[in-house]
Amino acid sequence: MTSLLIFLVIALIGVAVWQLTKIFDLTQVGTSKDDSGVANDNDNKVNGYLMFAFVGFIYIFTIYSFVAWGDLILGTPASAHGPEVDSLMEISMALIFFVQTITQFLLHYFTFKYAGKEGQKALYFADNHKLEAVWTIIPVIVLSGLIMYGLYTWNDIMYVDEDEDVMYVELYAKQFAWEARYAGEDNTLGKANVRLIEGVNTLGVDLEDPASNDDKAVSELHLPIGKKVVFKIRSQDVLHSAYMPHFRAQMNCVPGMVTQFAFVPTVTTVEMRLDEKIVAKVNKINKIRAAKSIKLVAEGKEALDSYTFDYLLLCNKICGASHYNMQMKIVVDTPEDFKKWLAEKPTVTQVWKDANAPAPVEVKAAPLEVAVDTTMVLAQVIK
Ligand SMILES: [Cu+2]
Repeated sequence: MTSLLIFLVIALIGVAVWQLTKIFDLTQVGTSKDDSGVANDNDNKVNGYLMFAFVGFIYIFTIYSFVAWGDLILGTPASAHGPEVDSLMEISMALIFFVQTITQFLLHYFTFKYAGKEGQKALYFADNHKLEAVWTIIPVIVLSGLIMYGLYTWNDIMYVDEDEDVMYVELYAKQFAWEARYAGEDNTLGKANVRLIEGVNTLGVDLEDPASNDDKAVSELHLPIGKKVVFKIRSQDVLHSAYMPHFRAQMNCVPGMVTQFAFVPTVTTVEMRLDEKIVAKVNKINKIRAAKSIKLVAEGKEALDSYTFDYLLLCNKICGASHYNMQMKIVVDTPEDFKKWLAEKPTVTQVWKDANAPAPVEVKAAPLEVAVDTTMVLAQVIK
């Protein structure tokens, strides 16, 4: 509501300024020597300076962005391929930054320098092969290099050796939550289909499939450090996107098909909580929370809990009203802790059996039956 009001106020101020300019223009009719509507030398000069000022604004705002929001970028990567994604990102950004800094300067400076002057004609030439070659060949070489580097990195990340010792985990997306399923002892995920969703079988696992017997469904994802995890990703309803920013992983979840992403977690949750950048981020968040809590307590409301870092699986595709809150906690454990945690989880078959076990037969209260019988007998006797 507040945003709408702010938007309305800004829009009304805009309209007011526009109307005032029109009134000002009307007061100037007849007084100005040049009211032809064609830009004169003075107009061109003013616009030239404005263009020059604009490039200054771009640079100052860029520097401000780095200072104000520079700490919001993702910190230490927590997967084996993470550094590869980071260097691809850094090289691309550095290149874009370098090229845009120069071209923006040239664009705005030349507009300022060669502002229109009465009696001066612009130099015109139909084509210049040398120039055309320079601004075609240089971008082609740079972009080809960047694309090849990107493709090489992507293929390297996406390649999964079938003979490798990997662990299969299913990620299931639905409006608006995540569920995960471990493949169990046989390391094979049982078949699943949206049509089989019923009661506690929220993943639609085919319970007839022997491979699904030992599968385990969970609502919090645990991963063992150093083990390659192959995620098989499904969606129940619309397009979602499985996004694990700290692991530099993202893959679309498409209804009707299984997509895949694999990575090796390299930093446990406990280790990451001690990471310098994460500690700084957590402190910053808790400072904001503490300030908000003072306000809340003053209003007689409950104070906010302090924040502790956790890895997250988020949805990165706008999939509906509660998309922003579609998340699942990820915990990276030591292999021993992971084993212990998973061993305690029941299999989907067990959960199904427990939920569908026949209810115990109720024993009818004997005195009531006797009472009924007595009434019946009495009724007969009276007859
Ligand atoms: Cu979603």
